Amino acid sequence: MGTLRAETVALRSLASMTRRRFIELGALGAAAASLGRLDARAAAKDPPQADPAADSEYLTREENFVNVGRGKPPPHELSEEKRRAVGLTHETWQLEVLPDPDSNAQVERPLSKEKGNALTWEQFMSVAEKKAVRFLHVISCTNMPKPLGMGLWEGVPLREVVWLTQPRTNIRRVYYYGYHNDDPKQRFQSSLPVGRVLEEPLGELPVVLCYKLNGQWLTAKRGGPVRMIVPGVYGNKSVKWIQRVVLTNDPRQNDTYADWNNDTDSPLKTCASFRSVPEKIKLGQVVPLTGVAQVGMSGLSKVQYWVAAHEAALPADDPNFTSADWRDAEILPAPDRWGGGLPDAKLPATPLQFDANTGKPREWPMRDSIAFWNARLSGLAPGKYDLRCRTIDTNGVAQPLPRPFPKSGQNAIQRVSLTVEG
Ligand SMILES: Nc1nc2c(c(=O)[nH]1)N[C@H]1C(S)=C(S)[C@@H](COP(=O)(O)O)O[C@H]1N2
Ligand SMILES: [Mo]
Repeated sequence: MGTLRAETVALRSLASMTRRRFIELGALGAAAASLGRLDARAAAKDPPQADPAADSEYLTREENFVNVGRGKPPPHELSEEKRRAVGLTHETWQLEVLPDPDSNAQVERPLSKEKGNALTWEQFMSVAEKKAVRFLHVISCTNMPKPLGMGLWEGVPLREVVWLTQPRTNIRRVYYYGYHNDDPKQRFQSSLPVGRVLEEPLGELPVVLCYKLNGQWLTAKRGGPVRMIVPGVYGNKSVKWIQRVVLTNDPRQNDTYADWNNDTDSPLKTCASFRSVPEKIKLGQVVPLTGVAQVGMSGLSKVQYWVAAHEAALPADDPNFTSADWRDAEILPAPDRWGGGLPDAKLPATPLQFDANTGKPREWPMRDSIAFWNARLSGLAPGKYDLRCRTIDTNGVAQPLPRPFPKSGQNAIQRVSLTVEG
């Protein structure tokens, strides 16, 4: 956490997005520790609605994404003029793809600013005309308890650009870098095995150089003109403000996030959180619970909730509450309207996970994305309660297992409280 001390992380949870609430916290640590509670509180100020899911949009509007992007100043806060000068506008952006000078990687035709042949926006767009793909994918931070946003991303598979350089041999890894105020200390970088870039496992999505979110040009805040989107893993691999790709024979990762004690190779975990829970209700009132589940590598089969009296003793020797009285919540089906500011809330040409004939997702819940869930509580006696939620993955494993360690992605069981007034 120490490495994040200087950052300001603006947090806006999925729960409060549609309510335009905004929580700003100075440190990621504080955020991780308290987001769940703050969030439930914020949501609780609104009266319970007849159907709390009705006003919710599946895709997150650009302005509602929780932002995690470092720099002094962060590149999106630079003036338009300065961004033009440093290659962060469409007119001035260029991408270099180079062999690592510290390794023996062999590349026939590097794309470099020095040689005057770095890829321009215009050239990039002509590759996009033939090769662009779209897919839905959630962005989650390793160290934060809820998704930062759910997007429809459009981009060019990174391999298309790698192949332009005619790579030959001694290439085992791909490093990539964004713009960071020309200050090496501010660099935020990540890397992938070259195999992950050139091919994906069955059912997996390609790594892309992304230039659109929800059908609109990627904003500076989201990492525009171009950011990486690396499917299947946490946000730290999806470096923003991309300007350089380096092909290396060094098989080790060089990720900034790994230096900060994170398990950066971790695939997304399956886990649930609350979106809105009223803080207080009157005796006899039905309690609508809404939440979101992140669908990680092991898929999602159930979301469950557990209501416990606040004073009740917790089961001994059962830190994950496996023996508690968990009840099934309802996982909502794929939406008809996708939201996110898409015109008419309709998706543009078929995302990779969709069937072109039906225009619907081939499976639901969909991996690497989210699913909303609902439950209704009734018949609670006056008193104070603790509510918890968890997922069961498609292997039948309950959250936070099988991967409970927080540095590979936060998936602790969330707790909120509820008072029933007599
Ligand atoms: N250049 C750059 N890219 C970055 C980061 C950063 O600090 N600098 N943060 C990463 C991390 S840790 C996360 S979780 C995601 C967040 O993406 P978002 O701000 O679009 O939600 O961006 C990633 N890309
Ligand atoms: Mo992150």
